Amino acid sequence: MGLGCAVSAAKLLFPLVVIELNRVRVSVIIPTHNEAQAIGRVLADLPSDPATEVIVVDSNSQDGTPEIAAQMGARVVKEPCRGYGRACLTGLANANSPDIVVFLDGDYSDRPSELPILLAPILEGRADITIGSRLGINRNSRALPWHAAFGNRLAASLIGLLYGLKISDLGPFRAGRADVLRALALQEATYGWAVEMILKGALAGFRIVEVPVSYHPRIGKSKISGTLKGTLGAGWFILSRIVRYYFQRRRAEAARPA
Ligand SMILES: Nc1nc2c(ncn2[C@@H]2O[C@H](COP(=O)(O)OP(=O)(O)OP(=O)(O)O)[C@@H](O)[C@H]2O)c(=O)[nH]1
Ligand SMILES: [Mg+2]
Repeated sequence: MGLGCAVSAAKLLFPLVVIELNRVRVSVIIPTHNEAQAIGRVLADLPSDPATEVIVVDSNSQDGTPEIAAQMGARVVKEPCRGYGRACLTGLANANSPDIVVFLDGDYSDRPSELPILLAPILEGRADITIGSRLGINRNSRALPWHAAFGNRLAASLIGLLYGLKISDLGPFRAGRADVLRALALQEATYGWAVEMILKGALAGFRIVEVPVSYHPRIGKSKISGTLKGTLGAGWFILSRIVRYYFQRRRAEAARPA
């Protein structure tokens, strides 16, 4: 991590204000790769208010996903290079002057109708970033397999230990103030995306608030958690980033003149 990007929360140009719901611009970013069976339901369930714009970032789908998304009114951005984080970064770069950016998967595992749950703490001025936790009391064990639940809990515990942030999950359905996300200079193009904004946000002193969301068996074929390559890759990237960013910060602090 370029530690210069770990801008102190206090240095942000915009002090925390309660954002008025009727004026807030919310950009929803949905990465997709062959989600033709699901994307229609995701878009149909997404509340048009307060979602100001919906950007589907598609990587080489061969099943008509981008066409369906465009027909349903989403802006489709093509990202030919694979990578979950890369798709999210491309969406962020293409968002049109948002106040808040939301990330949502295109497989209908998360319920887009729960968007207000994620937005509320930010709109009320209580949070800079919100993460939807799938591991609350209503955990659906068919939707999140045991190895994914275990891995997420382990990573969250490690984050609690090293970064002092109490979270239970690294859920993909999440939201952040656009100015905060810009300040974090996110760059993880693959599985590291799941932790980068949490780790950098915690180091920079931003308020990360977890909210409970429901989680359901995906429609269509898994690209990440349901594959061996995805599981191993995500496990490695997530754990290594947690350790790497922690020690980078420690080294930077040690090198600072007293
Ligand atoms: N643009 C883009 N989207 C991707 C890529 N890989 C995965 N996605 C999308 O990212 C979202 C998350 O992928 P999933 O396959 O659901 O991964 P997961 O949630 O870990 O695993 P599941 O248990 O199968 O749901 C889905 O909307 C995918 O279509 C990619 O390389 N590029
Ligand atoms: Mg999924």
